[in-house]
Amino acid sequence: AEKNCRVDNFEVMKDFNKERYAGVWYAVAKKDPEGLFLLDNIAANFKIEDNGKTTATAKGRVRILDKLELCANMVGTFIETNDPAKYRMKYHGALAILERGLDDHWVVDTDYTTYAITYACRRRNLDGTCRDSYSFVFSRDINGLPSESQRIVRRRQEQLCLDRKYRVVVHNGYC
Ligand code: ODT
Repeated sequence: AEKNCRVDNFEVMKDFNKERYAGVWYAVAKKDPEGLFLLDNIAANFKIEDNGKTTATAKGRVRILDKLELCANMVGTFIETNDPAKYRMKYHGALAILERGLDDHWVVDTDYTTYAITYACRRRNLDGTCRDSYSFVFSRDINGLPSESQRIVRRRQEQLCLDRKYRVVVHNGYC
């Protein structure tokens, strides 16, 4: 079957409910962008503030200045768009040496209680496909996903044209 890998045609979560999405998520798999940043032991905590705005903190092991390994504490602000599942994520590190930036943050699919898969395209090709993307598979359970969720996630990874591009994100207590 012909695959459509144009970013604008990717489906995201319908009727996304940010309140149900809030709380802690553990990254269990990741498709890295160019110049990857977060290596492993990655966890994110989404919060809905009293003013309704979504913020998040994330931590994970990173390597900076080629050699130095540390646990980065990152802070993000989520800017809403016309599609409730498509955010712009403004982020920076607790330390100035850490990365900062503004990325898309799309919630592609979630059941809120078990799994979530997110997607960000940083640079597009002229034909509308993605040139530099990253994607996280999140689990509420640090030990990973049940096989029913894994099947759903694998289908979503294919729809993002990223099948077999993911690596496992380990959690060994480093952060
Ligand atoms: O790791 C990479 O190579 C790219 C990702 C860099 C962005 C990290 C910034 C996180 C900011 C605060 C976040 C919240 C939660 C987000 C969910 C996914 C990204 C960790």
